Amino acid sequence: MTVTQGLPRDSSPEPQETDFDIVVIGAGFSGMYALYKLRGLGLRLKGFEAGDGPGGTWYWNRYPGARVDIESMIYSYSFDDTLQQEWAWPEHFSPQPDLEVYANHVADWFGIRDQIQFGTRVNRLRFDDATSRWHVSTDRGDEVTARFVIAATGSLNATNIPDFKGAESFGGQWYHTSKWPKEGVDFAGQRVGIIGTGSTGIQVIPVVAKEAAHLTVFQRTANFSIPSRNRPIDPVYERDWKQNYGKYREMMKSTASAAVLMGQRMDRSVFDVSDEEREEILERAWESCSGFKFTGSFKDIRTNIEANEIVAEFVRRKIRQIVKDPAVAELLCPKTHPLGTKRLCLDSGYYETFNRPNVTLVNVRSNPITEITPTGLRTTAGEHEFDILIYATGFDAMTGSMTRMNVTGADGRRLEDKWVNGPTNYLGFLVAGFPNLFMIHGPGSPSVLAQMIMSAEWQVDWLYDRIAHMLDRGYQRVDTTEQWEDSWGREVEAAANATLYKRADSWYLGANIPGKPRVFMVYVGGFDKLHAALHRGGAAGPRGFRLRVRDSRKVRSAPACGRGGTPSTPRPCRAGAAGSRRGSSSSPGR
Ligand code: NA7
Repeated sequence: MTVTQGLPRDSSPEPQETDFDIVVIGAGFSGMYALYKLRGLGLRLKGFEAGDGPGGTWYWNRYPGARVDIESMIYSYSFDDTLQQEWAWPEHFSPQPDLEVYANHVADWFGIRDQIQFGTRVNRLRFDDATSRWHVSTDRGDEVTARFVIAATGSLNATNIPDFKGAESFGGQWYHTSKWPKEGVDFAGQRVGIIGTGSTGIQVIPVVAKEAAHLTVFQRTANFSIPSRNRPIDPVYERDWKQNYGKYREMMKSTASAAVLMGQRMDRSVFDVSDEEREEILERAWESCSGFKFTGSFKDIRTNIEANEIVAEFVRRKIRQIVKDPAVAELLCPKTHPLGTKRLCLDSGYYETFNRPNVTLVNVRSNPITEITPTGLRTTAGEHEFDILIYATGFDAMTGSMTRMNVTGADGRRLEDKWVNGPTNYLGFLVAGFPNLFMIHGPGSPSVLAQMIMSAEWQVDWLYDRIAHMLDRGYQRVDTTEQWEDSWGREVEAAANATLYKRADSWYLGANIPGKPRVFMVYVGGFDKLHAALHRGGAAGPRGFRLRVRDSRKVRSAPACGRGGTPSTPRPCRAGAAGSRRGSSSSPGR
């Protein structure tokens, strides 16, 4: 194959390898682990990442206030005990800079960085039926082939900027929260407008309000938000986690959310307790460093509308207590969807922000935005002026990162066309007609409703076994069928129907993107159930995984033991890591 590498070259270019066994797209936490683990197969691996550094979501979403909504001791890799023992998370809910430092550290400590070509976006994926290989093209002119492609492209990666009339006419600075400039934005003395009050808006609003001269918040849907009570991690809590990490990680495997939420009560209904007891339980959950444990106070909050409404009303009472202006408080009270059916937000002083004299809340549900103007925006009720516009308007979630990649399968069919009525696949991994293309956290997997780092580890470990099995038996191709896709689609739908999730116009359902089919895209049955389904069928994988094109010359006679170690225990590359990891990092900025 000719060398068509598109990167800048010096005068005597080294020939670049263009044929790989596995290409991994994305160097977030899933892609990095895939590159690390799959090394153990002794294959030729290549990673592509659009960002200039690792971290995925935590590389791109660097807006002020960005913070994970799962506790740091849980939201971290489990595959290396030394890493989890030595790493010291400063805060209960890590801010973006800490997560980026961690991602950089892992990339260096385990020698993953060298496998990744950064600053390179894959913009075409084409399967060649004759050779059973994927052709991978990038925006920098690379053309490589691979037997397998792992799409670790993220559930929340494809930015959504609403198609407002006049958007290009805006004369000030504008930003989308998921493409925030590394150098930051100076809000001092500025009038700022923010569109969007999802998890992102709710995090960025309190921070910008403190810096800006004036902040106007354009709210289409009021959301439920719980105080995160974020705080520094105290040594006793940290010691308990580290002493019991093995046990806690094991417990996570048998939970739906791949997380242990201490104190979660899945045995108690809202109606099992008296009004006074319930109030006391919710009050304790509200006041504690709770996060999602709030919804874990009772087992039926996500499934029973009456139970949900009782808890929702508790939150509305809190909003009315916190926000001094009754009209503003009422506008902030969520009334369009049950609690938790849009992503429950965790905040640091969100509702309190609306007591500031420099913050105005504008209802763009009753008076929608009609256009962006050179000096601000216009709604059906009037004009608003500002110098800086922030779009906190979310993502073409779950499917956007795949459909925007221009993927064509075995029969020349485009993924975008195949998914025109909503995404279909088998077990969240494989799309019929797109052989050897595996998605991590794909639509139809628990993805965003499970703890994404550990569930990515388990998905990759499982893929490792599938690929090893194929190599051992000389199989070149794995595919699935539309019948198997339909059966999984029905299971995903049934799981959602057993909850209240579909009562909200959420991005889980594609409702945030005009014209996107309304299909519930997250498997709410839980990671534990998916895990069990994946492990039915033994080494060959579950029924529905169709192994094809057997080449007996390519049967692997011995377990792979190539670059990086054995199949089951790839060795971390420790070169380049210096001393204790506590506080040490190669990341810029620390
Ligand atoms: P979200 O949750 O999709 O929130 C986007 C926000 O932008 C939400 O309030 C939307 O209102 C609003 N929006 C979107 N389009 C418009 C238009 N055209 N006019 C007015 N308002 C609009 O994205 P986030 O980034 O906050 O969070 C995504 C996930 O990241 C989050 O769930 C966590 O898992 C992390 P709407 O609610 O659609 O009425």
